Amino acid sequence: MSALSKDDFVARLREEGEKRYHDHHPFHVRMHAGELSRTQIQAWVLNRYYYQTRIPIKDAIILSKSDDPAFRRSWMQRIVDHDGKSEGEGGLAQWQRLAAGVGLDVEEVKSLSRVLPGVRFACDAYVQLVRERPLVEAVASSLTEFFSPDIMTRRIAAWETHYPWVDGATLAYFRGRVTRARDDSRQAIDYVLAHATGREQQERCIEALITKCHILWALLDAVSKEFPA
Ligand code: PQQ
Repeated sequence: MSALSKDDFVARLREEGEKRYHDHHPFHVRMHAGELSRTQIQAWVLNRYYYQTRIPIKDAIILSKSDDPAFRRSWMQRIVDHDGKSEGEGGLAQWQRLAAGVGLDVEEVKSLSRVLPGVRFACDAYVQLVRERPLVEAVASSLTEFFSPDIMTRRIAAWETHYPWVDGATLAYFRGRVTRARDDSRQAIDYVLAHATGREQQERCIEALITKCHILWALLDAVSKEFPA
């Protein structure tokens, strides 16, 4: 099998990711249509926090796989984005403010004590995938961020319209992610295009992205099964 051209490779990644991305999940469809109850929104925020806590850990594993100081310097920014430079800053702290904004007890959210088993399995599978696969495939698995600026924009509009009881100021996490995700996915695709040059490697990168889509999907399956409409 001959290698795909860069354009064809990007097109395949986009095509395979787009059709499986979690914006098509019934839970997100209902969220955007304003059909979720307060309990369901709260359950999503509480459980998604576990995903947020795993992201800096998986990015630290990615860092540990690279021999290149320039790559590490630039990837390190992702950990800072989530953990902040000091207490109270960064994406995790913003998510905690979101938790307060939807009426949750922040200490309980931070304790992770009510995270559903299925959500844990899904998020832990992302960390495991990154741990087990070569660096280029680990980077490729982050390419779901191609599609996240769009879902963030839709989410902000939907929440402002349909869930006015949520404190709007606490949607800052989503607002900040729109640009960050664009920058992150550009960095990731540049790396993948430069380093996955043979067809086999390209197919394994596509497969890593598909698995990541399944992980995001499984997280929502777990939440919607426990908190049905
Ligand atoms: N994905 C990553 C990653 O794979 O490195 C990091 C993030 C995502 C985030 O920090 C996010 O907030 C995020 N949010 C969504 C979402 O709310 O729909 C999706 C994704 C994604 O597509 O992986 C991420």
